[in-house]
Amino acid sequence: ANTSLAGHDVSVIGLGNMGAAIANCLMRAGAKVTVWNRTSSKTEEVVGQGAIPASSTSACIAASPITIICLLSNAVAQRVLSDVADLSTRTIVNLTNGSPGQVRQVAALLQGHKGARYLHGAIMVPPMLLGQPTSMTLVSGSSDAFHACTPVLSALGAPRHVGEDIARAPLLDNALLSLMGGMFEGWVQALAIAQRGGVDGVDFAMGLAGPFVKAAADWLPRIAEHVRDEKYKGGSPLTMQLEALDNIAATGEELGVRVLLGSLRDVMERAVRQGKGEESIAGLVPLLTREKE
Ligand code: FVH
Repeated sequence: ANTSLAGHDVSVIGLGNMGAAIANCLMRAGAKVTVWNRTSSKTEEVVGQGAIPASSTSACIAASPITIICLLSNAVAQRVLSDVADLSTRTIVNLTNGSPGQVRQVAALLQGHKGARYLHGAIMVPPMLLGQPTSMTLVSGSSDAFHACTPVLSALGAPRHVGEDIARAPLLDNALLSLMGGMFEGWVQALAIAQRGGVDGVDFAMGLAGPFVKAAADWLPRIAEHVRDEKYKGGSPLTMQLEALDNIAATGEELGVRVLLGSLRDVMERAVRQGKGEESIAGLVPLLTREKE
């Protein structure tokens, strides 16, 4: 992203694949970057690129008004922050993936530290794509804190404030990652079928699968409208879709390919058994939520 951070001090805790990419984006934008990582070899690598090493997490956080945390899990983030005695006047931007509940627990650690602020963010691109104008980061927490951090976050791409509720970004992150997980489940299945059937995977991706997924993106708002309006009938019926899923299984069987998509089949079958065979895919949404009530 085209941002100048000259004169900005930023700290980064966690120099895994993503944390190192974050530190590099910040340095490229001109920030003075202080870093800490549990394994020192990774610190040395980033220091070689211009960062300043901190001797401890406390020293790292003390070095800059804004600290970005990007760790394996929020349990680790909690442990790291619990070890820091003074977080007052510091702003912590935690970009570690986690559930809404986990994120609330991390946010609670800043309570009682005078003037401390907490934002939670979800980076929606892999490390190699960080820093592009289109690289989206969802951020939740106070608007004031978000505006204060916008120049720093803009060095990572396009930050988007999604609400004051700290749990909003992890909620949306997990919803989007569900979509990605489902898409990748389908994609590895599709590639295995295509490959086993003698079709070149790259040709298949470029010529058919890519355009098909782009066209399918247009269906998403329509399905969401049907869910919102509780209009479950009128689309492709679940009885037909269940048959189509069974045909994927039959194709897999014929080609010697293991078939995924099992949970989708389970919930569809349950819907049909409950007399919802004429409903469309939208009808599965209330079924999923009702089953947890
Ligand atoms: N990489 C990606 O594609 C995704 C893109 C979207 C956002 N995610 C999330 O970013 C978080 C970090 O992911 P990562 O790719 O940087 O992960 P790793 O390369 O595995 O680095 C993990 C860092 O966490 C440190 N760490 C692990 N356990 C501990 C611990 N007990 N105490 C202190 N630090 C710990 C680890 O340190 P070390 O192993 O080098 O010593 C790394 O710094 C993650 O939430 C993704 O979901 C990335």
